Amino acid sequence: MAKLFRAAIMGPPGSGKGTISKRIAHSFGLQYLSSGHFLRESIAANTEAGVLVRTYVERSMLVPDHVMTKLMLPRLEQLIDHSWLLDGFPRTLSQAREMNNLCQLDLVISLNIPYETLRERLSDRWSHPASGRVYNMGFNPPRVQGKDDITGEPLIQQDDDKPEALMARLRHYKDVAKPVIDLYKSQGILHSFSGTDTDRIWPYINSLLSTKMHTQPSDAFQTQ
Ligand code: G5P
Repeated sequence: MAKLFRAAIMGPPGSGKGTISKRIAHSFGLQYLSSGHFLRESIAANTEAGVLVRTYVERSMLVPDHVMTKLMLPRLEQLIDHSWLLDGFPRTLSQAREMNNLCQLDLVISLNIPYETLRERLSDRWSHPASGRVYNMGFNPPRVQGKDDITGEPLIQQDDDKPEALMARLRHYKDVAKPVIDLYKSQGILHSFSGTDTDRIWPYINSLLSTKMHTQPSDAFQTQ
C-alpha cells in the first residue's frame, strides 16, 4: 500500500486556503476536508449544533474548540486509511493537540498574505447568510449580481469585512495561530509561503508537494 500523506493548510481569512486546497486535492489526489464547508453544511441542515455554529460563523468568530473537534475528528477517523488535506483545521493549539492524539500530520502549509491584499479581497466579499456561501465580486462572482446562485436570495456584505473589524479579526487570527505555527515548526513540518497572488504561490506549493509525495502532479491547475 502507498504511504499515507496527511497535510493541513493554515492562513488568515481570505488568504487563499480554499483556492489552493482545491488545486492540491485535484493535482495530488488527496481527500479534501474543509472545516468551513462542514460548518456551513451543519448550518444549512439547521440542526441544534448548526444553529449554535451560525452565531459564530456569521460574526466570523472562531467556533468553540469542543464543537470543532466533535465535528472534525470523527471524519478523520473515517479516513484513517486515506491520504488527505485539511483546510482550516486545526486553528487553535487545543484543536492541534486533540488531533495529534488521533493522527500526526506530515506537512503543514502556512500562507502569509499582506494585510492590504486580504483587505482588498474581503472587502469584495459578499455572502448568503442562510447558507454561508461566499462570493468574491472579482475572483468568483455570483451568476446574477447580488443574488445567491442556488436560492436567488439577496447577498449581504458582512460588517466583519469592513476595515476596522477586519483588522481586529486578523490580529486575533495571528494571536491564535502563532502557537499552532510554533508547534508545527518545532516538529519540522511547517512550510510558509508569502505573496499577494495565489497563482504565483501555487507553483512553489506544487513543487514542494511533488518532492514530498514523490509523485508527478497533473498540471491542470497550473494557471487557474
Ligand atoms: P473558513 O471557511 O475556513 P476563512 O474565513 O478562514 O473561512 P475564507 O474567507 O474562506 O477563510 P480562504 O479559504 O483562506 O478564505 O481563501 P479563499 O476562499 O481561497 O479565497 C478568499 C477569496 O479570495 C475568494 O473569493 C477567492 O476567490 C479570492 N482569491 C483567492 N486567491 C486570489 C488571488 O490571487 N487574487 C484575488 N483577487 N482573489 C483571490 O471558515 C469560515 C468560518 O468558520 C469558522 C470561523 O467562524 C470562520 O470564520 N471556522 C472555525 N472556527 C473555529 N475553529 C476552526 N478550525 C474553524 N474553521 C472554520
